[in-house]
Amino acid sequence: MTAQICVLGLGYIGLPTASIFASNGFKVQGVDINATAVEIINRGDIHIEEPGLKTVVQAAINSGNLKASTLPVEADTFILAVPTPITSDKKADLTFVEAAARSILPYLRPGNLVILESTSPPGTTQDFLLPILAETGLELGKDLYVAYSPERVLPGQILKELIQNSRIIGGLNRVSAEKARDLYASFVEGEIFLTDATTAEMVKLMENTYRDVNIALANELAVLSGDLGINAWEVIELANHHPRVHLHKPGPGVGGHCISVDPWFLVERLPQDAKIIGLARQINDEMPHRVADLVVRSLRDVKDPKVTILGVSYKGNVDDVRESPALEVIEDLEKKGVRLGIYDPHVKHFSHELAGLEDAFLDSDCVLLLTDHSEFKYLNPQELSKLMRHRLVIDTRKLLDLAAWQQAGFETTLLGRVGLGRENE
Ligand code: SAJ
Repeated sequence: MTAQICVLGLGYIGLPTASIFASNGFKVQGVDINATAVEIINRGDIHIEEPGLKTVVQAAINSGNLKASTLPVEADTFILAVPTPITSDKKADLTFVEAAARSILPYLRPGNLVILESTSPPGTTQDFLLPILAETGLELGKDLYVAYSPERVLPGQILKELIQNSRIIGGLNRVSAEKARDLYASFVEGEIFLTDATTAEMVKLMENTYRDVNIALANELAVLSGDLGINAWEVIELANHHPRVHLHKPGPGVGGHCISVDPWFLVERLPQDAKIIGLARQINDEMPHRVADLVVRSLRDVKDPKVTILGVSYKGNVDDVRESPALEVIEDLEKKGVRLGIYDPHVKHFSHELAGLEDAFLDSDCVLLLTDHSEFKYLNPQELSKLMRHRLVIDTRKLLDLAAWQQAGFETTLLGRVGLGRENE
């Protein structure tokens, strides 16, 4: 009989995972509390932007192997791929994990496997998920197998990385881990490593924390370089010729639902000891405010200034605005009374009004590039300058050909070469 999988949460991770299992011959029921998303998926469409995803979902739906619904069904394996956001006081919010786990309780049968994929504080599987699953009365690890297996895929390359990346599986016991391994081995080409659930949770958090701390170092380099009158980008390029150095890139801050969130799960657990982790978060969180202050300083002599914002998603070529530093920059600028023309060709839903390209540039005094969308490289500064009142461009990602913008009459500023002091400091 074909194995049945029920995937809870049809977002950036759950939907690709469900459709890949479906295209590998499993019968998959995708479950989401968002009825609109369920309806869109059932007609073979997608509600999020991710290269190649629509084709895979469409094929999975057409084959009859993938179905979406708002309620779970009986299955052999249940995969929980729901979000774990942070609360306003930087604590892990496990509400969705709890709701998803409780929603499957009536459907769990002896021999089932439950896998948590959501990024979670160390100990979540052991101390939070197991007590909920124990309510079934099934003997955990014997009648009901439980594992934690974090997703590690990069938005923008999810389908490729789901298949090619190695995978960590932490089992409640060995047999749980092995059962989960056998399942993922149906499509994962990378190596699969087995461990215990809490170690697997920590591995996931440390991967993203490693990146956050390194980005903080790059951002600090940008701040220091501005003060010292040197070019951070040149320092990075030259230092990275060292065989054991890999400096990351500075930017307007760290966004997304992973890197800007996950390190807090460690700070929350051990606030006294997670020192460098907490500090890196502070450094990265300050970047959008430094950028907004730079803009305000640059426009000090302009009356009733307007700024064109290029890009609001948290990184290039994705539509995701969660935790995007652009939100903070925009709020700071609005507080200072700056008018905005916001343009993002990838983003459809945003808290602020988005403009077309021309409207965003019309009567503008400054172009501020916040997201490294590829298409911004091909903007025509000559043409755009005609729409503007003043010609100033600030690139926070080193994406634009600033020489071409200069030729079109723009004064150019690159983050990493310019002072980034706070206005009130
Ligand atoms: N960023 C910089 N400088 C850099 C690299 C990134 O400022 O040198 C910024 C980006 O612009 C963005 C943020 O950091 O705002 C995060 O972007 P990212 O591309 O580094 O990572 P995510 O959040 O898209 O995906 C990460 C990945 N983790 C690692 O690379 C260790 C991915 O593999 C994880 O699966 C994902 O988090 C997740 O879901 O946890």
